[in-house]
Amino acid sequence: MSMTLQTLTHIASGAQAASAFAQAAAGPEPANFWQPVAASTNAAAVDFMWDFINWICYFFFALVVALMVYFVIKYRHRAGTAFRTDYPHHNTPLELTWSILPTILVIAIFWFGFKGYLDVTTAPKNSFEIQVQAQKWAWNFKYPNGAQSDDLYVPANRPVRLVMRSTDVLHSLYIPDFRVKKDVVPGRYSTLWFQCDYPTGAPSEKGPKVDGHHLFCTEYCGTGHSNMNRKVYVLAEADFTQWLSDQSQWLDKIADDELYFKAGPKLFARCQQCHSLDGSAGIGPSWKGIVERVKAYPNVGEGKQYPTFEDYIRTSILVPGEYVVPGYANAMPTFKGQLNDRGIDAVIGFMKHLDEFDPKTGKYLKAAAK
Ligand code: HEC
Ligand SMILES: [Cu+2]
Repeated sequence: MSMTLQTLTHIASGAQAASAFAQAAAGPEPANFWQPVAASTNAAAVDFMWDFINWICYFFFALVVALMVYFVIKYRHRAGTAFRTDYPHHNTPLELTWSILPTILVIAIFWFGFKGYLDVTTAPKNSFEIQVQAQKWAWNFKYPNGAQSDDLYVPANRPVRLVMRSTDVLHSLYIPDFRVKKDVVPGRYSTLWFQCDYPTGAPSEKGPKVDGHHLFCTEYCGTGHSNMNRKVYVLAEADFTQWLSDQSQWLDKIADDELYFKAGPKLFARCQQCHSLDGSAGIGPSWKGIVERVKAYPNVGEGKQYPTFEDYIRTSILVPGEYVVPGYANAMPTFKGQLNDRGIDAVIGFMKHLDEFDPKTGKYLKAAAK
């Protein structure tokens, strides 16, 4: 955003102006009554525009109400006086004022608004690009090295561009702290960019609690809409590079015989909103007893469409519409490109050893013993 806008913002925010430079180094502009913390480089321009329009509203509300009350009292009908009909019906200076002044204000709003819109629409050339796929009801974030995540991880001090698409219905990606929001439309790409200069750190099982920025889907997209509330974690350059390489290799780093209990529960987290482990039916069938159930299907078995249980599960994950379980809608999204063969192996192993996992949470029960 241009220097003028930022300067104006700080002037507009009055008392905060003095401390603005001190804050710039320490952390983002904190939340106030109207706005959450201003954590991106675009935020100042958006907040300035918001404050500007807000103050215009306060000013004219006060002016109109004050004049109205004043005139109502001053020109009230008094007993014994006749109604006047000789009131003025034209006043050129007054009419010019109330036409020209609002026009200037509206042009100013358009000018700042359009400029801000162009700035948030046009990503800088050196942006770090992340592919976003929205589906009922999850986000999938895919990084240039093949790493994937459910929460969004971004590098600090660098513009980040999201290239977004939807596999099913209309979704909308919204990160209030960054002041960005964009519809994610099936059948076409939409893009978004932001830059955040304040690392939050990544959450870890043992480390201190880390608070990421909220990320929402703001287009009601059905039953699991609220499952699309995720977090954005901003990592310092070196941490981010490390995270990326860990993330792309995590499945390869697990030994084969540990795959089903180390990777299984983690992968199940992506299936959990539709599949249970305790026998209760959800959007999809429960996985309890799935091995026996599937073996009884007419198209699973030697010489049939799916020679083995594993073939059937693999196809169900990659091409869910091939065999739709009776009694259920064809509502399962494909995980093609999201689960590789090793991931699918982990899920299959997980299904075969369900008795070793907590039927509510999917946690590995023997973990403590090991
Ligand atoms: C949005 C809901 C949803 C999500 C998320 C989902 N599924 Fe499904 N799944 C379904 C539905 C609905 C069916 C039944 C219809 C069909 O067979 O396609 C199903 C069926 C299946 C079947 C066949 C089950 C059987 O009993 O024959 C398998 C295997 C499966 N899903 C695996 C997965 C895996 C693995 C994941 C996570 C990586 C997952 N699903 C995530 C909705 C979902
Ligand atoms: Cu959604």
